[in-house]
Amino acid sequence: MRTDPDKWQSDYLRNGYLVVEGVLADPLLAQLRKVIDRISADADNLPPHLKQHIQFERDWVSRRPHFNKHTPEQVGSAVRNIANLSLFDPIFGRLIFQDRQLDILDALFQSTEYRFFNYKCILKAPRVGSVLRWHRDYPYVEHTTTDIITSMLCLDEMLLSNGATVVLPGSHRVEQDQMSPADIEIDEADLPDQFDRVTVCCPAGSAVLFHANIIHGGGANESQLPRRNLISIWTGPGTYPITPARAAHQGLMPRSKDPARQRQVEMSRQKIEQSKPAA
Ligand SMILES: O=C(O)CCC(=O)C(=O)O
Repeated sequence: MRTDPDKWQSDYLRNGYLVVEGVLADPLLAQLRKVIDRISADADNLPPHLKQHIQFERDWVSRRPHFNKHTPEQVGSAVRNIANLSLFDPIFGRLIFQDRQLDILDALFQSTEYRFFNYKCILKAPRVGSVLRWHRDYPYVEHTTTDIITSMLCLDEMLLSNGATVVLPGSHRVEQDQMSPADIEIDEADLPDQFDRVTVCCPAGSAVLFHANIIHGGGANESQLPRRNLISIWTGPGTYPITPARAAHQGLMPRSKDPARQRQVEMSRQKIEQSKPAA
């Protein structure tokens, strides 16, 4: 990974997103893919306490038939989203402390006092993975400020054909009170027309970080290749949840200088190291 904190920060501020290649080394990438494959291979048979965190493509297609050309039967048991990832395997808990990702977050927040909020894996299965509708993250993340970053670690190369993320650079420059729950699903016809669309194509192992305000989405996976992104959301200093929803490991501050927070990190790491895969 090439380290360039000043450029990372200026690109992020200007465009609302940033791509850094080489964040996941190959052995880690292989391990993460294996664990995601293990969870998604037979998700129908997961125990209920884990299955509740799985969103199947077939359920999404039933509710939103316009965003996939396949029927629920055709998409079979493909998994679309695994929420609360660290409940499934300690590898995801460990990833919260991965230095390369944290180095980038230090630069973008210009602080060490940011927190982990939540975790998911968005999958677009070969041939059947749906369109991801245009949206901003801030309205559903629900915090006191918009100093919030979504960080995607790409387990596969992102290509136009497998449904790479598409961003509207500049759309992150919007006042907090100008956003609403309507921004959680934006129709094509309602997109602001002053922004270009950028398809974020990047190699496997890259990190794509974006501001919670930026409008983004992505096409269906029409290829034979998988497209899996591990996605964590991080909140800046003085930014607090106003939602009652809580996630595993929420509030961890891996780079905090506060001794009480460092103690929380150390004790959490020990617990993660002692835990076993649940699925
Ligand atoms: O997986 C993607 O392409 C984008 C993820 C996304 O839209 C999100 O996390 O809000």
